[in-house]
Amino acid sequence: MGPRRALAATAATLALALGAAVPAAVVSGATAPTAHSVDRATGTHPRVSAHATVVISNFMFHPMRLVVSPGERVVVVNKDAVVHTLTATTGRFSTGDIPALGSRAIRAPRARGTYHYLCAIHQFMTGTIVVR
Ligand SMILES: [Cu+2]
Repeated sequence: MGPRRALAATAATLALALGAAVPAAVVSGATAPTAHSVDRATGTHPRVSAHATVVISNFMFHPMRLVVSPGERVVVVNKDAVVHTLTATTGRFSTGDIPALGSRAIRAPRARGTYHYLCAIHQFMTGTIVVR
């Protein structure tokens, strides 16, 4: 196997790994089933009460990229033993201080787009909310 062929094989392996990772992120993030989630079988959609969740643990946001609907409620759960925030880099939205083992909710912006955020206390903690 020449170097070119080896490179192609590596790319294919990487694509497989990424393909497997993306659905997992979606399941754990924006569309995690709750008692209020959309019933896809009947098409009913009590969408107003649905919400997305971001979990903070070990000084990281999970998922790091969350896709939500315009104005969707986002619950931010802090599983660490220290205070964190989820604050848009523009200041457009913020949970304010989320106590250790506490949670706070925010509304996603109504305007579609990509919003970067960080923890105002530990600014190396970053993530993204995509509204679409
Ligand atoms: Cu923090």
